[in-house]
Amino acid sequence: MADKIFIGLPAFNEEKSLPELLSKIIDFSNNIDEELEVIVVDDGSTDRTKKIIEAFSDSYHFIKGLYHEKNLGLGAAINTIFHAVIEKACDNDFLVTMDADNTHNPYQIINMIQRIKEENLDLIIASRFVRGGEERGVPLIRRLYSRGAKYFFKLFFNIRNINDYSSGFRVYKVGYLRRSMQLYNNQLITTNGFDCMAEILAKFSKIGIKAAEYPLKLQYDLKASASKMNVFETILGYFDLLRRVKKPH
Ligand SMILES: Nc1nc2c(ncn2[C@@H]2O[C@H](COP(=O)(O)OP(=O)(O)O)[C@@H](O)[C@H]2O)c(=O)[nH]1
Ligand SMILES: [Mg+2]
Repeated sequence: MADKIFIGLPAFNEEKSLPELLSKIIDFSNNIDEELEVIVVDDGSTDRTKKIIEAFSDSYHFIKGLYHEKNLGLGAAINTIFHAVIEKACDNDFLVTMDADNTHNPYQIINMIQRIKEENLDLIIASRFVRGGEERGVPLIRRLYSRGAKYFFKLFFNIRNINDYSSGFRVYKVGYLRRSMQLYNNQLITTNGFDCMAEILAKFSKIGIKAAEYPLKLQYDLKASASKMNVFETILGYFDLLRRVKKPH
């Protein structure tokens, strides 16, 4: 049987973006041979996000909703996605995580999966920092931040071939995710904020990983909702990783 693709979407107050993104994903599902399952985590949204997820999951059997009663943060949502997928997926399946703000293009997944298979990788990251990568409509402060993050993580938590440590658009091989979760005693993600994306990679850097990047076309100009990222808090979180991330024994 062909490997299955899971798409995990952390969503907090994304009523403006989710319908369009899910429509693109439905169209994408008609263009692939693999079986697809979409897991949308509503993280205690106060807008119509939950209603939208329920409407889509009623109509499409492969779209499922998981609901946090209260807003727990991006790290908690990614953690929920990881655990749900590890529980039901096979080692050869793939987990794609994407932002739910409609700035990531699901059609890029096809090529990312092809690369991960061809090169037998554990992880592929859609990156602004490889040839062909681009970011449309990203504010200056955010461009500076993601570049700063790159130098910080290359210095302290280097992963060969990886430059974009804050990109949320990634494909993980489920077998690798399962092993790393076990090695870290289920504590792969210990922060609830946006720094979780980098924490995951910092931990992978300690246990070794075969990873690559794929050019990200970040369509930030399509973003209908305000960004929920607090740059200052996230940077503080990065410094905390220096103290907290160790090689597991
Ligand atoms: N579960 C959860 N997801 C969040 C939270 N804040 C943001 N997100 C999601 O995380 C992703 C990234 O947030 P976004 O605002 O797009 O950040 P930006 O694109 O980096 O400016 C989006 O899918 C958001 O819906 C949160 O508190 N909880
Ligand atoms: Mg985003």
